[in-house]
Amino acid sequence: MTDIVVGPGQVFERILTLELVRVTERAAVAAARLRGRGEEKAADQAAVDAMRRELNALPIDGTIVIGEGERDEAPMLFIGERVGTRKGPKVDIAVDPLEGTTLCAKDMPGSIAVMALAQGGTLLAAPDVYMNKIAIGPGYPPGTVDLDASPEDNIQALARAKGVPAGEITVLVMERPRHEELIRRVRATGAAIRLITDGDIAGVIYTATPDTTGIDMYLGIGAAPEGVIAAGALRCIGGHMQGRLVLDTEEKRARAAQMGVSDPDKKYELNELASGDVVVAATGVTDGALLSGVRFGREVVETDTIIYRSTTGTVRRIKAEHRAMGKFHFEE
Ligand code: VTB
Repeated sequence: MTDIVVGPGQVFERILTLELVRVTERAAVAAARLRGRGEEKAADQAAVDAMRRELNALPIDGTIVIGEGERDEAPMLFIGERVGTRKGPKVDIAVDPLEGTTLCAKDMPGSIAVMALAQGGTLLAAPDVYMNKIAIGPGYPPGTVDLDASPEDNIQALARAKGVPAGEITVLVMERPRHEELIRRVRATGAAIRLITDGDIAGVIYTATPDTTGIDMYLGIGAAPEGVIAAGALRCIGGHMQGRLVLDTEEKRARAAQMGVSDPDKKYELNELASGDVVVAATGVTDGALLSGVRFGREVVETDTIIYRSTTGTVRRIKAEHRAMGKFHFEE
C-alpha cells in the first residue's frame, strides 16, 4: 500500500474508512466487558490496549496528536506516539479509546470508543486543558451563533433562524458546578436543557441531527481534545462549532505554546479545529442517543458503529455481529 498517495481524491482514507471500524469496535468491546464494575481505570486501559493493537495493524504511518496524555504521563497512545505498520500514508490520529470512563464504570448511557484519522498536520494539537465550546447543527447561516455572544442572544438567534420560539430550543450542557450560571441563564430564556454527566464528544455531535436527538445547541466547557474529535465529526455532517482553549494559568499557556498555540485567546472555527479531510469512527460502549452499546450474546457480540467521512460527507452505520468474540470463543 506504499504507493497510495495522500492528495486530491484522498484514496487513502477511503480505503481506511472501514478499517477504522475494527479499531473502535475492538476498543468498545474490551471496555464493555468491564461495564458497570466501578473500575474506570481498568476499563480505560482495556480500551487503550485494544485500540493500540488494532491501530498498529493498519497500513499507515500514523502519529497520535490527541491521545491519552503527554508522553511522560501516558504509557500508551501518548501524544507523539507512532502507530501503524509505518508502510503507508502519513496521518494524524486522535483517539479517545473510552470517552466517558465514568459512564462505562457505572454502566450509564453515552460512553463510546472513538477515533479520528486525518491528513497530517490538520487536527489542532490541543493540550489537555478545557475548551469553551458552542455547536449547532447544519442548515443555519454562518454566524448564527457565536462563542462570544451571550447565551440569551445565541438562543434567540437560533430560535429565529429555526423559526420557533426560544421555548422550543433544547441546549445540551454538561452538569458541572462551573455551569450553574450558564444553566440558570439558558433556562431563563425559556429554552430547555438536557444535562449530561460526561461524554461531550457525543454531546456536540447530537447537535448535527436535532430531529433525532432533540438537541439544538451545545454550550459550555468540556475537554479540549474531545472538542477537536467532535469537530472532526461535525465537519463531516455539517454544523457550526467554535472553541476557545481555557488557558487560565501560566503553566497551561506555556504547555499550549509548546504544542504550537501562539495565541492563547484564539477563537477556533470548526475548520481550524479540524482543517483537512478527516474520518471519524465511534462505537457505542453503553447505550446512548447516538449508538447502542455492545451486546454480549451467547455466541455473538454485537456492536454499533458510526463513521463520518468529511471528503464526501458520507455517514455510515455498521452493526456488526462478531462470532469470534462470542463467549465460547477464545480471544487473544
Ligand atoms: C468532558 C467529557 C469527558 O471530561 O470533556 C469532560 O467529554 C470535561 O472535564 O467524558 P471535567 O470532567 O473535568 O469537567 C469527561 O467528562 C471525562 O473525561
